Amino acid sequence: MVQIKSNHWDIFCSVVDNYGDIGVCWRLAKQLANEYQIEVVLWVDDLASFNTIQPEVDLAATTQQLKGITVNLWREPLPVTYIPGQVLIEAFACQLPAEVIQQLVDLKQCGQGQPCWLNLEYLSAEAWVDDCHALPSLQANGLNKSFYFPGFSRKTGGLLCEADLFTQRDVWQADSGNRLALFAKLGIEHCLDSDRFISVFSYETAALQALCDYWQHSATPIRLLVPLGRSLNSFVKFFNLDNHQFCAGEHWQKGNLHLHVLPLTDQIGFDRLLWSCDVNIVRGEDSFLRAQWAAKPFIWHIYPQDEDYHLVKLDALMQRYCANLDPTAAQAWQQLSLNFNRDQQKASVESWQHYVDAEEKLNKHAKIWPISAIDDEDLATRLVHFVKNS
Ligand code: TRH
Repeated sequence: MVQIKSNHWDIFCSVVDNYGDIGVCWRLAKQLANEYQIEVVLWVDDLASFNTIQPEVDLAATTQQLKGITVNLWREPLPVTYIPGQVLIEAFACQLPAEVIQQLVDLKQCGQGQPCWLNLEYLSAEAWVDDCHALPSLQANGLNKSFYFPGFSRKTGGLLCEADLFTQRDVWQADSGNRLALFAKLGIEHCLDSDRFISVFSYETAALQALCDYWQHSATPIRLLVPLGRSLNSFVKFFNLDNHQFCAGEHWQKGNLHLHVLPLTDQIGFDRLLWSCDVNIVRGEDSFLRAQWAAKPFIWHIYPQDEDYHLVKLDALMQRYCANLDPTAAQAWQQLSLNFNRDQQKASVESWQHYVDAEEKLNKHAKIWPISAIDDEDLATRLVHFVKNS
């Protein structure tokens, strides 16, 4: 008879699009294995997306070991047997394989209980999350599932952040030689520490086109560091690059504005890029959080949702982020964020000017924010406690 394996957690990840789904699951898997010595099995249905942010991923393997984690290909029927463990996480409400559910039902019917089954939800700063986090839900088949909501308050499931991340970041940022060495490694030549470096990992927006028009006249060189992929689409028109096939290492210049095309790296490399830039323009759930952990000002180009619901989520984040911020600086940052997300061209340029005026205050705030946002305990720690107590 199959028995529940203790200290063994399964995470099921279905890649909807881009890299955020696997990005979040991969970070969580690594942290649980590294900091809590949990035996983690990550099931993922799209190894190609995973390989883009973790180049060691073997595209042909149905099972593989990566950084102490077992990575299994999720195909149905499952090519590797699922053995129930202490915890089963379905990420972002993905539909678990029928054979997995059946095993849980069988276990329960034999009186052996069931794994702690959690649906890991999307991150939101909205207040309602407080009341929904950890709610149990009895399924028609008799199994119990709970909703685990990441979030920004003590009543939520917290925010993903490794225990030593801020120390590593501080060490990196204490020596500007680190960022210059990184830029050199990325093929960015003849730059100065005093240039303004802006990483751009956004979706397409007309706001960037207008900002480029403005930035080209900047007194200080502005260097846009843009990883390969859809983030580059926003620059095609400005740099006259229709039908161009971008390659990492390419460099384009117009006036005092530079566009540097970067390779995609693993998550450590991505974090270091964010730590190294003066401003980061980020997008989905994971890069948005990592931009906050970089302790630098950021623009969140939020993943668009039906009926502009993403603007509600953006507003909730802005309210929290600005709660203890000087009102003028808060207004400058909020206007920039809003105009950028509404694809506003002229207004984005105007709010960029206000942003620059408020930059000193925003820089200071960005340094304080991560500690208050974590609010005592990170997501993995809260999750481990939650499982222990459930
Ligand atoms: O890529 P995203 O837009 O992904 C997601 C998904 O689309 C998802 O379906 C949606 O629900 C969600 O957005 C809101 O953005 P995100 O979340 O920022 O994920 C990007 C991941 O890629 C993140 O883990 C960082 C990683 N990354 C690297 O590891 N290396 C890189 O070079 C880059 C540019 C990113």
